[in-house]
Amino acid sequence: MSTVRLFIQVGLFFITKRAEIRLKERAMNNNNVEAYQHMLEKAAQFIKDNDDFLVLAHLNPDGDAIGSSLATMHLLRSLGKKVHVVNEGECPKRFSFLPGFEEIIDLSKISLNRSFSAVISVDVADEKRFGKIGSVIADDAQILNIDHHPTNTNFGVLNVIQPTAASTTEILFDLITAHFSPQLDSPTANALYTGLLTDTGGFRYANTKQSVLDMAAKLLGYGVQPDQIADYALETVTASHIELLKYALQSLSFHYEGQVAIILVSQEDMKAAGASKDDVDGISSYPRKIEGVEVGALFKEWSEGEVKVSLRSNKYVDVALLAQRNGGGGHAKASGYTFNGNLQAAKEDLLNQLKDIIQK
Ligand SMILES: [Mn+2]
Repeated sequence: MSTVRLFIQVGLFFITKRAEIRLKERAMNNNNVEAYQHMLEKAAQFIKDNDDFLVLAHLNPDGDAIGSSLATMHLLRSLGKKVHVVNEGECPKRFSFLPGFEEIIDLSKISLNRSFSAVISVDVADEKRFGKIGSVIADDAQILNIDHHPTNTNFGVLNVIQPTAASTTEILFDLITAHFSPQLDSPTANALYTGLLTDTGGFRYANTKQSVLDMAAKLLGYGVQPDQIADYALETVTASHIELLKYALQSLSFHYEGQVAIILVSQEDMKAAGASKDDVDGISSYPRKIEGVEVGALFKEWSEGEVKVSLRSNKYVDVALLAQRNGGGGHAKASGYTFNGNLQAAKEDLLNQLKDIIQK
């Protein structure tokens, strides 16, 4: 065989192999799309088949948790269904501009004295994040679990988990446009948009894909005012938030040649600043903004001996894995877990874990 023929044959072999791989990838993608659409269909059927729902999101709800809960509530109402939206604890007030916000029931203050057998859980990665809500879920309840966290534990009878979705409201938008498009109205659109805006950090994070901006554009057609929502959900801060930041920044420390930045918030800081738990929101985003920082961490002393750790990363550290290892969860670039102990112990523990992860 001449060298030229051999060369051509080897070349052809690799070209065919690459084409095969590409076809396989495309088939896998098609399968994923089909599987997703199939799950949306099942979710729609679950909604049609039931009449009396409990809708819940995770403890310490964020914009996506609240937006998803309210969008689901509006959808169910417009279908003529009964719905209770519950949360354990107060919801951050900056989302009170959303229609229906005042209807969210705080289970730490109000007891419902009943249980529910049709449950829709939105933006919750793990049942542990239900908190006290577990007490109003019937033993034989059917849970529809809609979420975008890659760490989701599939606790529902139906699990619509789409980790490529930027927010849980993106999945709800897909569900509504595919199966309930007449029900998409202004209150629903505002709730969906809020989840999308907050979980993409105002359309700045890496999860801001074409589908995100397509969805945002479509929602503007339903009366969403992007400047107003950005103002309420992202821009406006309370005076006590800034006051707390003054205290918190004094604890800022750098490690591993500036690749790790840490901020501590103690109960004392909170008291001195007159801050509520709401006021801590947003502080976790500061350490990561600093040039050269790969991992930014915020340690909040939530109660005596209980520290909430928020992790943010920039390029190569998967903080979802790190959080999972510590009993928490989240996304590759934003996650969290709870540490039992004091602030200093929590900080040292994380720094130890980062020893092998931070690249020299
Ligand atoms: Mn989310």
